[in-house]
Amino acid sequence: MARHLITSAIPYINGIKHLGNLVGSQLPADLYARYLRGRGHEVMFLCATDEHGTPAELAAAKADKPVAEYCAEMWEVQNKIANGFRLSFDHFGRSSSEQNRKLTQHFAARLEDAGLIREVNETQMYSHADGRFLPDRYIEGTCPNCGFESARGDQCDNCTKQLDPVDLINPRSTVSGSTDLEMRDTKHLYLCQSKMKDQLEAWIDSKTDWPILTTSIAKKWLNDGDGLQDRGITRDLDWGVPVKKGDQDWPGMEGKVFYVWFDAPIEYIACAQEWEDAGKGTDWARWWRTDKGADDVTYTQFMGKDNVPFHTLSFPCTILGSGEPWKLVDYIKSFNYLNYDGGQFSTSRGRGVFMDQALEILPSDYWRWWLLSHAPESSDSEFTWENFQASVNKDLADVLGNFVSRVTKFCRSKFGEEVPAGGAFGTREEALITDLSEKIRAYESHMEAMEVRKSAGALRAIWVAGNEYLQEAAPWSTFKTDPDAAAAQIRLALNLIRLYAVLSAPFIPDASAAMLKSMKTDDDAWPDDAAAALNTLTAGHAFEVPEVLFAKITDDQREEWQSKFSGTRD
Ligand code: B3M
Ligand code: ZN
Repeated sequence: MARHLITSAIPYINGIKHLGNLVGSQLPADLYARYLRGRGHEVMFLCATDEHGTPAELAAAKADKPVAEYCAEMWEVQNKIANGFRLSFDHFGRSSSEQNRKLTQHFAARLEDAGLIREVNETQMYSHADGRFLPDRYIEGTCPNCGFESARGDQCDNCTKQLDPVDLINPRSTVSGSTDLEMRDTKHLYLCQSKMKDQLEAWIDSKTDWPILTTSIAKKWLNDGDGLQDRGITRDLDWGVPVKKGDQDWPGMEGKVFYVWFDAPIEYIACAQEWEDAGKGTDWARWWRTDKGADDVTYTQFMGKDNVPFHTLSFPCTILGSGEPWKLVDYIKSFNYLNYDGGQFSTSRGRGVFMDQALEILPSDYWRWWLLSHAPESSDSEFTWENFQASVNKDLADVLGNFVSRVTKFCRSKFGEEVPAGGAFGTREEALITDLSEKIRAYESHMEAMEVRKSAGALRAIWVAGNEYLQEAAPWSTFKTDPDAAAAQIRLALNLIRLYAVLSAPFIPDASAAMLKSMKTDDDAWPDDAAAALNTLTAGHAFEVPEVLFAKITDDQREEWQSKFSGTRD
């Protein structure tokens, strides 16, 4: 049994996330966490809301609420939706927590002591129309690197270059659209990432097993142009972690807060403290401090590709630069983008299907299955309603759901609602068991490699093997001539339902629970030995025919949803 720390990128607090956000971090992280728990490992799976920065301030202003109140309410909303999608966080924290405030100020002090922070007098965009400094995302303009016209002040979405607002060509306020911007003097703290470049590069070079998507982005920013740049880690905002050196004031930094991207990853650690303080467990440091037991922890992060620079460079710089024995990430699984029906999902434009809307029309398993089996791993992928309908109807309804329904109903009608006695497994059954053993090992190895699509494919192949067996064995025919042989076939098939429940739980946890319930067992032991696993439910064990596991999506429904979600949400 190993110990696994898993974090998902923490979603911004301002609004409900769309399905593209979900499949890029939280959902695959949940898949992996559930799989590892299923294999008996000790797992700490953490996520939180990312509550600081201008987006939160502006969203609160728009909602006409104090920002703290807005964040508290939106945390409740996001938490409820996360539960709706069965995201099995050990804790869903908040980056605005007391724990994160203290820890962020602590890291700043350590970095300052290590000579990794410098003060910079700079000029920054002040918007007369908006009456405020306009940091990062609230300035748009042309990217100096690639010429993209809607680059944000913190990053270009086109070429992923991390930017400073003053770098933009033809800048404008995205709050008011005003171009009446003025450069004003202000003083900020910079994290000297450039001093850490060699150490960071050696660390990244040692990660030979990382996905190319992750390392290529990291290497690009380590070596492009003038190399790794120092980053401003403070902002002229009201809402955020006040700039302090531990618990001491930081002269000249009064009224300023840390940049949201400085404190957000630190929340991964603070979240474990919140977990402990919420009484959910003890000894958070066992997960995060290598001097307190975390040296045998494997730490995996999940995120969309736009978050990779911050996790491969900025956050490791904070961790390494502190000189303290914090746990560094072992593996970064990153994702491309999911597009929506011929375009992009967009939060700001309300385009696509949002998490709350998805749950209003179908149970979470339908979404989990489609999203994970089409995860944008090697390239961007696209959600279309046709593809969604086809996958759900075929994989979930025809293959898995139909198997469960046929087997249980046939048994009830011929043998009653208990596992039938009699007969023995023959060559066809032995062949199936051998085949399943191989397929289960393949599934495990894809899951362990976090190859999400391949894992889904391997699971589907396991479902298909059962269907093919049933089709060939045809117990409904066998029964007429050899009821004992039919009993053995159905005994195997009922055991397959339990096996499917266990193997499928990381993807479709509700359907898995329903399958176990219908088999009247809570034995969810992993099938290390397929033969033994398929003899778990013995003759006389009671079961019941479950409700329909997956209803097919009709053409009418598909068309209705297609048009309902074709515009933008308000
Ligand atoms: N909130 C960005 C995002 O959701 C940001 C991630 C922070 S991870 C520490 O894409
Ligand atoms: Zn660019």
